[in-house]
Amino acid sequence: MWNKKIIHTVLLSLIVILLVVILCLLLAQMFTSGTCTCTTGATTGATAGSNEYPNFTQWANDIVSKVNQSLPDFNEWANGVVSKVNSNVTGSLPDFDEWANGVSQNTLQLLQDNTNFTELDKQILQTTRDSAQKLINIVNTLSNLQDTSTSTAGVADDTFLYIIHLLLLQNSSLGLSTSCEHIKMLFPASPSGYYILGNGSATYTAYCNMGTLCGSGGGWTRLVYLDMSDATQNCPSGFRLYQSGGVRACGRPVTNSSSCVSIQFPSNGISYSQICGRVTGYQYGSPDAAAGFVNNINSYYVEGVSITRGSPRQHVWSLYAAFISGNSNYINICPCAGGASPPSFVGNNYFCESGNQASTWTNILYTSDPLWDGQGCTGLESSCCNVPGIPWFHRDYGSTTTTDYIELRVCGSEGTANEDIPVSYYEIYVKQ
Ligand SMILES: [Ca+2]
Ligand SMILES: [Ca+2]
Ligand SMILES: [Ca+2]
Repeated sequence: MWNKKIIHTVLLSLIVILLVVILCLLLAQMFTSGTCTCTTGATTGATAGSNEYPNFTQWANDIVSKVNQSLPDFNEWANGVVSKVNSNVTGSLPDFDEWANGVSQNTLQLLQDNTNFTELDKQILQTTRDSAQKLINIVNTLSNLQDTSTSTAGVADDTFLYIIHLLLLQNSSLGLSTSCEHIKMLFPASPSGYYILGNGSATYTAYCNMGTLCGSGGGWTRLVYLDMSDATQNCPSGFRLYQSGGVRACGRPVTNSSSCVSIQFPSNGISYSQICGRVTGYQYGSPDAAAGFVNNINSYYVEGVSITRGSPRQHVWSLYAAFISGNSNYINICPCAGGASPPSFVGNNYFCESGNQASTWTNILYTSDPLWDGQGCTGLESSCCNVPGIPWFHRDYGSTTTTDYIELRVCGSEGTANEDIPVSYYEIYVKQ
């Protein structure tokens, strides 16, 4: 969780960056033979030799172009931060407020006192001045920010996003990071949160887990996410909503026969060799684990959830559902409980559970025992239900990297009146 000290550091960094930009501009103006000594790498075209002056016009042009291209929504961003703070504040941060206001005012004064600029410099400075004014506004409203407020995280995340943006546009050799791992490499202290990533032409926001997942540290990019406990979330296109006993989950559309419903998630060009994810589902009716006896990754080989990558599909993980948790007289229970074995392409890369602890089943959504969470693993199903690492599954392809998309399917071998395995939660991360 963000605390006051981190916010101070973050905002201090932001202001320092702005000052570096402004300082360079002033140096460029006041000493036309000077060399920009920006420490953040903004020296494109400014590599002065002993008889050579840096090309500040080119450098400045570069900055303007990057500011215009990379931060088209700066006003929107800043207004968003201000309004977030305004709507959540109660406490106070008096010393920081005073300090930051002083810095910002001095910055503005510097800008206002230097009127002898070229048109280009004016343009740059207007951009910078606008940024400084926005900063002042943010600082003013932050003055009342309460330390423990959960809104602090959101505000600081947003500020941090902007810092990343500024740092990156300061260094013309770097585009936006393509992955969380890249951000973690550039800024090892980066916290988990939402970041702006770029995949060449487009930018998008992704959640980064900068901690340890699946026993592997740092820089996981989340490609896949759904949390149906959030009432504002909808099922993916093509999935059917179940609502029962406080559970919201997404399953197959109504059918009288076997089927799979699918959703695909692009990697956005992220090259990865590890996948870490988890899925929570619910049992409806009588899913039969691997007893459909289908040895075809493109079909309903699993009564539950299939996770694959790319085309043709390569198996990542399977999450089987059984109609009861234990009675070895049946073939349609979990493999570890004596049920049918999964096809060979699944290997040991699966979990299996039943949400039904009775000896018979009925056509209901078994809401009291979510599947593949490592909880409620009763009787015979225990060894494929209560396993190390669960609810997380992990695949590590070693030195083999891919940009494959990830696909999640919910499958059943019979109609939806007989069985379904709707999912209520999933998240899947990748990294190298
Ligand atoms: Ca069935
Ligand atoms: Ca169970
Ligand atoms: Ca369970």
